[in-house]
Amino acid sequence: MESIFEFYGWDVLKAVQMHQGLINSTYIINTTSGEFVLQSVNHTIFKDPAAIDHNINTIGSYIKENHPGYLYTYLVPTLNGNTLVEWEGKYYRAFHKIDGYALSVLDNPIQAKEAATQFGNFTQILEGLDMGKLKITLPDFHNLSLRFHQFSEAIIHGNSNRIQDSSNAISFLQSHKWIVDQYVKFIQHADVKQRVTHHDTKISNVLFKQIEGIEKAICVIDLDTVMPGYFISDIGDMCRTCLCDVSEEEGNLDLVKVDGAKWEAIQAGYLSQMETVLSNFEKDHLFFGGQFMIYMQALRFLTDHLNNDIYYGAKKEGQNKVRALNQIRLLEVYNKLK
Ligand code: GN1
Ligand code: MG
Repeated sequence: MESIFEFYGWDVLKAVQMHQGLINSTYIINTTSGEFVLQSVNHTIFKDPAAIDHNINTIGSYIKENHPGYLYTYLVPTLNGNTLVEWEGKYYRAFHKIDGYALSVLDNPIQAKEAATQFGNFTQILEGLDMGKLKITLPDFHNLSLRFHQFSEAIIHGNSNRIQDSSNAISFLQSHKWIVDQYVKFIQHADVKQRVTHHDTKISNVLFKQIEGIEKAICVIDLDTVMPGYFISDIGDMCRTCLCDVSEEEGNLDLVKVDGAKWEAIQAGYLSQMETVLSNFEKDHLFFGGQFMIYMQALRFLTDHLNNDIYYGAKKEGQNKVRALNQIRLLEVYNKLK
């Protein structure tokens, strides 16, 4: 890592790896000139790290000009003025560390409203940005038809023992293919628009801070997948990660429950920013957003399990199956909210 520090001209006091996120590696770097977040971008998944760099900088310039007071994760330039470093086949970038904390589960609806307000605000302030200026950092990332296709391939060509052991989960996901059909109808509708979409609005991707004794959501982080998309991705991943007291890693399915008050709070927070931006047809699909994202995540985890964990990896045998079963239960209980 020393070579990377040299690119930035950092005099490093302490470097600690953080264990958050399933894709990139993240380090907190304490230097004599301040605290930074250094990340190595997972190049196997993000084939074009320069596209991410381009998007973060393009959005940053727009924000600097149009919303200068907005708290944004601007990239830190190296001594040469680059915001992306390629070193020994890996890609690195850095941010100033923002004073705040991330949560992996929420205690109350106020936090859910706060988070949803921040994510809604992010899309809303970027309404005027020409989306043609943004690159696609992960093609077809939230294309549910493709995700279903990949799942259908995995149940034929995947690990045969795992396919056998997962028959209940497979049947469940097949029997919910109507979510794919509804998604296709949704995106084809004339009143549905693509906007600047975060695409990874899990609750740990918003920072909180105590301000005068009140817990506020202050900043949206992890902008790797910001690109044109549909709002159901963003409201959906909030539903997926805010409504339940336990995370996607929880294996005890009895603990997977959803809190209706938090759902109301997400809706209120998101609409406080997006009410005048969304069409009526889109607003009729707030709840569908949750079904879409929970179902997609269940498909993705189970597909990966059947494909021997090639995408997410697994720290424990069967980890992606545990996650898939968790998301399936979450979808079941979520569906009962309406
Ligand atoms: C991945 O690594 P992280 O936490 O940013 C994934 C998301 C999933 C999430 C599930 C690029 O996000 O889509 O929702 O794991 N990101 C990518 O925890 O696949
Ligand atoms: Mg992410």
